Amino acid sequence: MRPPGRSYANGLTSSGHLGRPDLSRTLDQHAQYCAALRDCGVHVTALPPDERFPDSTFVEDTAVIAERVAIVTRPGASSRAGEVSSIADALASMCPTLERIDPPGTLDGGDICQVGEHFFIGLSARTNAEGARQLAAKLVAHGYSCSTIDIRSNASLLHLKTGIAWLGDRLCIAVGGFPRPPEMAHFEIIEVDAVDAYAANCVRVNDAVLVAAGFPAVSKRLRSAGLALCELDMSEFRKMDGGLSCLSLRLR
Ligand code: CIR
Repeated sequence: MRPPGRSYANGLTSSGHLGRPDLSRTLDQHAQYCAALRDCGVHVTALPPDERFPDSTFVEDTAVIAERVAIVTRPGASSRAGEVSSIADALASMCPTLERIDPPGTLDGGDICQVGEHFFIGLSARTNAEGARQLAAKLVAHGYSCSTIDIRSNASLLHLKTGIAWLGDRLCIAVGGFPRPPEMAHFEIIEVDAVDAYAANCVRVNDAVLVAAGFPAVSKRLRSAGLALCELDMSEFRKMDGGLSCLSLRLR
């Protein structure tokens, strides 16, 4: 992960109506997120803030990490293109098989949802068909299966994982009306109401689920499914269109 820098509020956002993020609150929320991961038994590597790239705290978009291969992305927003080189450097020592997406492909990690050995690849304003094709070829070469989900007609979804998260086994959480792909025919999907859509981006970490605080109906349903929760205040990341998953690259 990478803490936000002083330039954080200059990043991309479609949520200006929520106000400008406050840096000290943002740093505090980021620290709580790191602490929650540590509480879940995760070893956290923090890169230094990178003032050149206001969105660089959203590290998830810069790489796709699977057990057998890692792929550095080519982010779809031009202002984020330069984020990947320092991520590639950091991952080189952790991921022996490190590949990359080449032009004209674009791909954001937020569009990739791993469900066991299968990867769903969102086609979005950030991830184009060529980026999806390159990623699928690399994952298939390492024994995974892939399929695409086109989210371009749903303006409320920045990324695929804005609308869906895998919670382990055959359980997912998704915003209401999210397309159910055939690979999930036998899955239970917790559907959240439109007012709770932000909370659909949660993260299963070992035995717990990190979920945005302030969405009691979603928390209740997750607890009913037998999941242990860690609720985190995400207000300052939401102002910049960021969710829980965006703040970390998670690897085993
Ligand atoms: C952006 O628009 O790129 C950032 N402000 C937010 C990125 C959020 N990333 C994610 O959902 N994976």
